[in-house]
Amino acid sequence: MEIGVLHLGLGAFHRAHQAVYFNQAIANGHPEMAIAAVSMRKSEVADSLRNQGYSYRVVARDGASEESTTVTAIKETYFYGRDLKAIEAIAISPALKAITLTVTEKAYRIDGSSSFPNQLVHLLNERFKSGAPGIAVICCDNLPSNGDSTARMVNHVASELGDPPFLAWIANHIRFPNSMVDRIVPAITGDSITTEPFSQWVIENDPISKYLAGTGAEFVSDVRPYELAKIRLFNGVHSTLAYLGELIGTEYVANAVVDPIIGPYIKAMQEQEIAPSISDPAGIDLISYAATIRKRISNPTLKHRAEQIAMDGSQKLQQRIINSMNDLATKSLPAPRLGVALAIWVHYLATNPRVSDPFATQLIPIAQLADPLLAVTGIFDHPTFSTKLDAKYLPQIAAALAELRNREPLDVLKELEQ
Ligand code: CS2
Repeated sequence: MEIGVLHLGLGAFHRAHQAVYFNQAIANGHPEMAIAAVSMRKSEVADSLRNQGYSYRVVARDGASEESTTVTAIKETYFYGRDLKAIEAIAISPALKAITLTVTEKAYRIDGSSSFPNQLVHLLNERFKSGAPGIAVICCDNLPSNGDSTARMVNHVASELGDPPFLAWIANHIRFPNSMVDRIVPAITGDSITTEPFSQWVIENDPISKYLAGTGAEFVSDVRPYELAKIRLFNGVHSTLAYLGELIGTEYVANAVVDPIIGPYIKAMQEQEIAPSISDPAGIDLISYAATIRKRISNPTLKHRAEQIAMDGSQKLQQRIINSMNDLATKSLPAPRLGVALAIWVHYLATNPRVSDPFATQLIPIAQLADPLLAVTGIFDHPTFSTKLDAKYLPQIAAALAELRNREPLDVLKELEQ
């Protein structure tokens, strides 16, 4: 079996999203789309998938219907820390068409705290030395212009090797199409993966479309409007619900989004703040798209825990919330609800005993500063945010933080919608 796709980051999302598209491609007559999938941090998932013969079930549920698909597209699994030789052999194979990535937002840091950029560049360097033809590297993480970001990261790390021919080879032979991915896939419990019926994958035009035609993957010349709409209207709301859920003790975001106080707050945030932040939605009806998102998040069969989504806020909130506010600032528009969402995150950092974030030890003491304005200014001035939040929103966020410290979060939200 020749492997055509090397996937890095063997989590639930890959198995219930990209692997399903490649599974369909294989069924459509493209056995070249067989996947070798690599666990980057722990060996367990790679090993247990191998032990079950690489086949698994994806069950799409929405309370009314249930559809089960058996996925057999993954043909080999590896653990990066143990199986590097085998992974390198795939990386240099002439049959390889693409490397796909789901390694989470924090892995793309190039400040030395993530080893992923070096690992990816290592595999590309092996391919360069082997003389094998070019491939696509398709980022499937929720980053803005994720292909461009991956290319920048690869170039930065590769340029440190002091090998101009390698850099030129990357520029001429490695494609980094931007892509927008969307499907709710909570962490796996049990032997099948539960997800929702909805799934979307929009990829910038690329020769890989030849294999993915008829799988549901969409190819477009510009992914940006899709990705802005998705990251801001879906993930921005998801993070808000997660921190709110953690503050008030709502375990699943599905319950939070239908709450009689939280629901109207989220709807108004989407319609009155996030949608106007997107200047050129390229034909996407943002209001009905937002309504679909609220409905999807309310899917009662998906036990998507607030605690899971709350992870790594410092790596997510730039693209999910801060960029929306900065775009509103350039239009001199207010952002009271997004501001409250950021205050909710700061309050969560200060009060939650189980914050999981690569910058937790730096951010928590700042969030706990007695003066709310110092707390908020210190948090949003942190170097992890590549673009600073427009300073004119800081007093409003500090005021919301002061309220959250003294009152019930739901009372604060209720007042916003009066
Ligand atoms: C979630 C996403 O965990 C998170 O940060 O917001 O995984 C979300 O479920 C997906 O992006 C939906 O497509």
